[in-house]
Amino acid sequence: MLAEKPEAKKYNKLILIMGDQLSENISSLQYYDNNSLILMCEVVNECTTPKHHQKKIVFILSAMRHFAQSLKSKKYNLLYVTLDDPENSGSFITEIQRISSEFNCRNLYVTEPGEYRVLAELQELENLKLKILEDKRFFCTISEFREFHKDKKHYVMENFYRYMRKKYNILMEDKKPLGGKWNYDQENRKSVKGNLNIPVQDSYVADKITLEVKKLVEKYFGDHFGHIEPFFLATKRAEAIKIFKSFLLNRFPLFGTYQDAMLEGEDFMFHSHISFYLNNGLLEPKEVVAEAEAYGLQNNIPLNSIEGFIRQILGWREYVRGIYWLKMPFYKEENYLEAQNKLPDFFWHGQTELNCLKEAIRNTKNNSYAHHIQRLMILGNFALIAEIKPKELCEWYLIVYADAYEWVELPNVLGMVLFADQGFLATKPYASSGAYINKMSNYCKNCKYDVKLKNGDNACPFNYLYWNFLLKNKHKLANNQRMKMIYAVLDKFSSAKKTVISKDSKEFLARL
Ligand code: FAD
Ligand code: DLZ
Ligand code: SF4
Repeated sequence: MLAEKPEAKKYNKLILIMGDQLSENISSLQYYDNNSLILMCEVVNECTTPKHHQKKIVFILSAMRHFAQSLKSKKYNLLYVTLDDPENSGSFITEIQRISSEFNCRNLYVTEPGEYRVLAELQELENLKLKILEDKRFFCTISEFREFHKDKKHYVMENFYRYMRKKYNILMEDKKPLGGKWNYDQENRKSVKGNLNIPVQDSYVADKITLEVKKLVEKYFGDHFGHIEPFFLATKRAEAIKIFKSFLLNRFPLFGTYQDAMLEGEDFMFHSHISFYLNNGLLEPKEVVAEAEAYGLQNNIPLNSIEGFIRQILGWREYVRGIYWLKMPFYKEENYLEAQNKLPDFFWHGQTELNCLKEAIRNTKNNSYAHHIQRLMILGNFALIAEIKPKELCEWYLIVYADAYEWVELPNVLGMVLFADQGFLATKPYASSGAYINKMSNYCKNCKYDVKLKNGDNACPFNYLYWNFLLKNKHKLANNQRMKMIYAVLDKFSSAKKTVISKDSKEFLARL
């Protein structure tokens, strides 16, 4: 059915739908009429720049095929180009050129892409009148984000988030935040003590379409990072809705409390696992937030869970997108702390004696997923204090996560994790020693290193790398208000202690 070509006639409009625009409400589809041809194409260029995780490619292509099948069943004129179609020229631009010339299309309609590179390429197209449409799936348009910040000295997520809460009247009571506080972050930091029943991950048996895509990906991209199996991702909207509903029922009550908790072998914890679907279009952020609010209030879900969950989507998700479009294309080049180390090989093969990193990379490799605190406090924190080059780390994050598109990945990695934008996004670097990892997880119990030791061969490397990072970047960070206390502690270190920190760090980094 996918291979069927539409009737050979002239189509005035070509509507391009990309792999992260799989929503029937997508703005470009609203311009559809009988003179329109929808184009969806599986292109090798998107799979290999960079070389995405195998599971991520299966997920995106299978979801694209299911979406196309659904549109076709509704009688849309749609041309779907599969990866192995002999005529497939391999990139968005060349496919647009090929198909528009074959069907005599004069106009190209596209909803804003999620990556600056793609937008720039579309704008270079000749012989087609290009109409870029706002992506209405987001709560805040790019221009509104810019307008909101125009007179502000600082960009602060919390201020933007409050504006969004008020604008959309979410968790509000008489124009005040429900419960009296805007933010319950302080109540989202409990670690797990004793036994805890963590619900099993929802998954779906691969259907015929997914099985075909798996074969294709094994054949063409079998050398890419990561494992296809176990394949647990939803590839249809109905399945994604079920996953979200199951989160509300089973994980939502404890989501807030254990948001920052980590346990060995527990890859999904109390998180929702819906970023894949929010980002590729199977779920709509507005419906998810509305449902979380309504369900939460009706079912007495603790406010720290309801607010915490909504803040991630209405606050952080929208905020990072705004920053991305405000700061590109220069954002990608930033490296304020002048970090110059290569990404260690173990980020790819996962063999390392640092148990926390080993766990996070195992999760990443198996599931094309890691929960937020693994991405931030384990992988990101390590990369920050080990001074990994932003370009290499950003590319790694874009490759390995099935929810990664540049608009959301780049600000999180370059801004939130690496402080490479000089604190434009985060007010201070999220650096921490092993103590915080030990407080929030049970990883240290099974680690070769001793989290209590500060220096020496058996000491937890996070401990000396943390102080080494602060020492090396003192001239750039010591004036930051939020770093003053920690620099006051560092100033009391003897020079002998500082020398040992620096020596241990140098030796450890050289071994990488
Ligand atoms: P939950 O914990 O259940 O949160 C609910 C939803 O909130 C998520 O589905 C997501 O849509 C949203 N959300 C939460 N935090 C953020 C955030 N910081 N930025 C944007 N949205 C957020 N998220 C991505 O979607 N794609 C990425 O490529 C990505 N890269 C990241 C890289 C780093 C270094 C860090 C620290 C975070 C990154 N995040 C990214 C944010 C977050 O880690 C993931 O959204 C989350 O882990 C997805 O799992 P979940 O759906 O179970 O999230
Ligand atoms: C990530 C991705 C991959 C791996 N493959 C495709 C594809 O074959 N066809 C497609 O339309 N989209 C794909 N995508 C998603 C695009 O990379 C994404 O739409 C752009 O980067 C803009 O966000
Ligand atoms: Fe990670 Fe250090 Fe704990 Fe080992 S001891 S798991 S390296 S924090």
